[in-house]
Amino acid sequence: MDRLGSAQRVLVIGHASPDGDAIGSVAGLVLILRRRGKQAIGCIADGVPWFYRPLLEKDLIHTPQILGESRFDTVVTVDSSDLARLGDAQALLGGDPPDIVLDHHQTNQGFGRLNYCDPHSPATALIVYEIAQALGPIDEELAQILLLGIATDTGFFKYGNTDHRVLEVATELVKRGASLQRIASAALENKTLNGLKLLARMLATVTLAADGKLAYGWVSATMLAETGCTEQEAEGFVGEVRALHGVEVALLFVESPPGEVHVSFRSKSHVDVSEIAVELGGGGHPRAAGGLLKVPGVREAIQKVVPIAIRALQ
Ligand SMILES: [Mn+2]
Repeated sequence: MDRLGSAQRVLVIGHASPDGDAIGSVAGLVLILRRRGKQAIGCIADGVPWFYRPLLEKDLIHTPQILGESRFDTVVTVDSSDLARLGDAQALLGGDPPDIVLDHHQTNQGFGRLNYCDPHSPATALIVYEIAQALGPIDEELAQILLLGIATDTGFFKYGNTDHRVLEVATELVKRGASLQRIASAALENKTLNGLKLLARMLATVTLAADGKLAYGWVSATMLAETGCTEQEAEGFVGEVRALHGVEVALLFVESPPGEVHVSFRSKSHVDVSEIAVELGGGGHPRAAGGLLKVPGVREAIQKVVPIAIRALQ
């Protein structure tokens, strides 16, 4: 907090392939700092997905390409467990560690000069909310942005991380003018027809193992090409796999680009999938984690990961 107080020109970076929490945490912190009279700008390697753009002002978050020449006295990263998660935005650090790391991933590597990571916090946006609250009143725009992060990281208040505190903060943000309906509509009701067809292809791959306690499905680079989809459209597919009756661990393999396979891990009640993810060089939370494998294709990724998941279930 003191470190932020002395900062003048602040860069706030979120992770690549941003989710609602990364966007809400970056945009929220930028707004808070600007309202304290500081120059602050947000950066996300892939920019903000089109369906979230109507929820925030245009000039809050830019891509690293646009910010390449800018200079900052303080760099903060949010919602990112390690440097690699920043993607192309890493280049803006010029080889130095970030000054401040704010996060809630249990697997955070403490890669900043100052590190604040609370694995018990359901969203990084909730940590940003606490900073906002300490500094002054929260207006409608900030409330909307923070609720985006909190609502999406709790699966719209239905995951195990939804405790009374989350609901109290959400109530407070709604009182300040945030609209849960706008967030839900942006996040959940903007599917494309191509994306729906990709989902149908993925569902046809779903396979059970470990007496029905493990389920996995995949999206190959060919499937993406044939349906005209990007990897972004497979976001959330793993939830469909986890929804199967009797399944404790769900895996989704997405090959994009060819030669790289992203693996999403989910569990329902007791298996800590972040441990599996860390074993494969990734990270995350006990119930939701991810990792990236450099393998020739989906088949090789399945051969590598499925036996580890089966072992974790035993
Ligand atoms: Mn998060």
